[in-house]
Amino acid sequence: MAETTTFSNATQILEPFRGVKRVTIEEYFTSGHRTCQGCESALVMKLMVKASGPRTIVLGSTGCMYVANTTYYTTPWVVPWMHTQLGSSGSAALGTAAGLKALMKKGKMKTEPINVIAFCGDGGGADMGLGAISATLTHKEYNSLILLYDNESYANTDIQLSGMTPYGANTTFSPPGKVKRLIHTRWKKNMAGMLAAGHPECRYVATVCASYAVEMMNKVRRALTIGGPTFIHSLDPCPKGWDYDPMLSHELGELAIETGIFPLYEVEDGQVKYYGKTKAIVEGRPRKPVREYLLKQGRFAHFIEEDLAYFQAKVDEMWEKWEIPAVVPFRRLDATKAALAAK
Ligand SMILES: Cc1ncc(C[n+]2csc(CCOP(=O)(O)OP(=O)(O)O)c2C)c(N)n1
Ligand code: SF4
Ligand SMILES: [Mg+2]
Repeated sequence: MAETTTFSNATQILEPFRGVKRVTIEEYFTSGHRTCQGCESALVMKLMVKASGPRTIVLGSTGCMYVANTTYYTTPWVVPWMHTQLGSSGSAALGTAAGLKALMKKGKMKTEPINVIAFCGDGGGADMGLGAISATLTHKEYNSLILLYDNESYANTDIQLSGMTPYGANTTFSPPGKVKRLIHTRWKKNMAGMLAAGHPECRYVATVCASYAVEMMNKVRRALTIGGPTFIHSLDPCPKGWDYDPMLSHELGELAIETGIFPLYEVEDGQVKYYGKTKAIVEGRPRKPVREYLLKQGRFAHFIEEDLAYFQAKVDEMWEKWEIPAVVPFRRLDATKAALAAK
């Protein structure tokens, strides 16, 4: 019988990269994929696994990052990789982390910290798999990172709208018409804020954008170092679904942050820390008007001034009315504020 090993809930200690020149040269997501030109989600995969290093298992739910990365018996993944069902990134992360722990405990595997990362799209993660992600974030004894790559549609099946599609966007489920200009009139879910606020055992939740690559990799490294179940939400410009020239991917990522539509922050042990241009906005830098971001994308080409004004007002509200700006939408009643101040 194999000797049992004392198991600790150890994680890898991954120090942050101190600048782009210190980033390791090895790649674990290489050639062999068929994503569109300018696909930011493919860049996210590459940076995510570069940050985590070779002792990593990647699990991925159905979507562009599954299909385009594993067609015709080719794959860009250098590390072990497994496909999981569309709504199952949470279950796959938890099951794999638990399986590794059990094998190590029984002495069937060398005891060592192995990173478990499960990615999901916005359709698979924010809609279909939300329950499983939520369950995983309550299991503090298992180390895993769930990374949501958000291209704001069910892209792989031809750009259907998801709960993360922005207000008013043209998708195959919401084409603007002559009678009704806006078919999709729901506001996007606040995934990172929701998961951070609702999962007290989850020690790390962050938002990232690959336009800020070193910051993004360092948040992945922080999540894996902290351990337990962790969650990162990445906003990924998608030339096909958002309808723009592929060379604009990087710029659109920057504009999402500069307009305040997508804030960059982390919540570590309940403390909110803003990053980069989001931090500058919190400190008083003016936000760029949302029209500078929206009108560069064909999916908003049907917008008229009224739609732009509504969108702007909703983003202003995130920054001016929310108790923790752009993170948590709760507002205290004036009477409650006064009562607290009087204490
Ligand atoms: C249970 C189930 N329903 C539907 C599908 C078909 N399907 C495959 S990929 C996909 C889109 C997934 O969207 P998202 O998670 O946002 O990833 P993306 O394609 O945008 O990268 C759908 C609906 C499926 N594979 N499984
Ligand atoms: S449709 Fe969008 S997410 Fe999918 S491969 Fe193309 S650019 Fe990437
Ligand atoms: Mg998607």
